[in-house]
Amino acid sequence: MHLWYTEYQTDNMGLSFKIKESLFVGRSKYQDIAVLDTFEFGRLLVLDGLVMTTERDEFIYHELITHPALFTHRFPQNILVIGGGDGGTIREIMKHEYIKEVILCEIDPMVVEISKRYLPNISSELENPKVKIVYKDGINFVSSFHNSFDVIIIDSTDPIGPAKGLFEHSFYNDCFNALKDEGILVCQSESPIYHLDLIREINRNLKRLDFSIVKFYYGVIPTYPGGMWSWVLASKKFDPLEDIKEERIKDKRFLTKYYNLGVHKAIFNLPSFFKRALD
Ligand code: SPD
Repeated sequence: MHLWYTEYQTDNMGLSFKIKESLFVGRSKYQDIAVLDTFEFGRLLVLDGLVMTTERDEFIYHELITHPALFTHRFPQNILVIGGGDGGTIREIMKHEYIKEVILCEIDPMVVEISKRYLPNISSELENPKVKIVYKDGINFVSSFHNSFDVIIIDSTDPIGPAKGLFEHSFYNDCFNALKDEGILVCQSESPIYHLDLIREINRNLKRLDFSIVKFYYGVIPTYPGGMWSWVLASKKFDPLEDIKEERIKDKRFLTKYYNLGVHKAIFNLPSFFKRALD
């Protein structure tokens, strides 16, 4: 007998994984949580029936949500991550040399607990003494800060239920205020294949604020809807193409599996359909 898990990405399209073993299935105060061991993609974290991350392709998402911003900022020291309780984004941030403190604001303690237990390679830096974990709603949390962070990363779930507010103008406004003068905000912004309307809305919401640069970028993630994913970088001062110090990226003292200088330059050059959607 074969066990399969399917994420229904739309009403007419699903992505199925053949399951070796179901490691955890439960419910927290906020959501259904499962960790499934799959034949093709290793362990899979599923929240409310949606794939959040897999051992095999997580590096693409976590490197791309982190390094473009941390190499665009000149001296990133204080970072806030909202969501991202699996720890993949934190693992990538902690590779950077200047980091003083990272606050991880995750609403659901069970995501952190389950990731530590079943996804050790992804959650490996969650115990780092420079990482402070707070279990709060990111929307309220960010509104209590002013001029405090160099980089804010929104590693959210999809815009359904409590995460919906993480895609709205008022939240972005609070992030803008919580950033320092050279601050950068990065948000995961869903699939250009399926969610162009949402991407347009995010673009409008961010452009109403005083960021001097708002640029979307993209990457290939086989287990996410459409196989193509996007992020948006909104920056108060530095442009991710014009202002990067190429040597810093070329001579970085840590390993990445996806991100490099060529990738950094390529990902901000959008395919035509994506570019047109933003015009
Ligand atoms: N449809 C999947 C969207 C998931 C985005 N967040 C993933 C969190 C991984 N740290």
